[in-house]
Amino acid sequence: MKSDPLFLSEQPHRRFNPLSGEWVLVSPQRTQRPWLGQVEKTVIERLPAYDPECYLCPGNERAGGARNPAYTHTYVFTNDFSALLPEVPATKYEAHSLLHAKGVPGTCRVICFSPRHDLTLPEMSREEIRGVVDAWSEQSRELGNAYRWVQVFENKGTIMGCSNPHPHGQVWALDALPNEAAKEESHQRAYSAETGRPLLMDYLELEVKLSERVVVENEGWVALAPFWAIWPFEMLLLPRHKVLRLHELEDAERDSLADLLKRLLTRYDNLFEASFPYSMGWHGAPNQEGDFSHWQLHAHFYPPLLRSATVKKFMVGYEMLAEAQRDLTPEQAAGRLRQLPDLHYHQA
Ligand code: H2U
Ligand code: ZN
Repeated sequence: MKSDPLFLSEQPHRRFNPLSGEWVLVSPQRTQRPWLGQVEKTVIERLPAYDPECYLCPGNERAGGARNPAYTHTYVFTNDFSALLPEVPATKYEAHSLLHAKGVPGTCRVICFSPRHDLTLPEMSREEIRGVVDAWSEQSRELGNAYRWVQVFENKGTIMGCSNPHPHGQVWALDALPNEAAKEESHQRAYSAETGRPLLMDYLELEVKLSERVVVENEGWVALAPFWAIWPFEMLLLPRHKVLRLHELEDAERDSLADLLKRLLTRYDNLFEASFPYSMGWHGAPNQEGDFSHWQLHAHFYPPLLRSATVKKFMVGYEMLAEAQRDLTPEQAAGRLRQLPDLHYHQA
């Protein structure tokens, strides 16, 4: 196919995701009409700084009877309803090659980002966000000693099924490579074997040169709308220097990550002047013996919103049965996010 500059912005096409090996259908002709700019603004209910009913607030009792300490910064505890349990034997069930299963040990933790019930990451200070980066790193280090995969993530907003507005994330660690990790492992490994370079280092170099999908950047990090993004305002966060795992981030890179998160998440909130929901998480090299130099640490942000604070993109029908599809191109999404101010609308 000829390289036509208008092709990617005007005609239906499929884009390849080299990290997952999957394709996404892009239909830019459906957004040819100019942006109408009209968005419903949601009424913002202000939350209290402390909620006596919240199971994450300092000093409160959780389900099951445990009580949170009067924590003042971040606070990590083992999930009272963990999906994974540490003492599980690696028992195998093999009734047939078509019917097999394996026991998997693991653990789940909850990370409270702040004692304040009413804050979210973009409204926390850079120092406070840096505290969250350190908590993520500590979990990555500690659980990485015991488990092959440590999934650090945040589910934000009721639209994502998050049960509590108190700012928090989770960590699930297990002794196996989950599907998304396994796909990224094999594609990064194959790319490096072929080219001698880490896939995401090459990708970042290309994107920085082209710059049309870059949204925010600083000395340590770049946030961009990946060429193959599925979600309307999906972002990929990449460090400029080679780093395999969260806990291997140096001091300065942690500070610049806090700055990048503050600026990206402020733009997210400013987009529809509402607390912007998403699922985000970190992917780094698995914790096991061997050469993992083909990896590069990165974070994915998958926000479900499309046109306003209330209009969600559904992954149904064609997406469930065939492949992901989007209308708005990643270049358009990046352009819209880039134009937004660095100042949070609550402070404006
Ligand atoms: P969400 O981030 O999806 O809202 O989940 C919060 C987690 O908090 C959820 O995994 C846990 C739930 O199991 N939880 C506790 O560990 N203790 C509690 O008292 C309530 C919720
Ligand atoms: Zn709370």
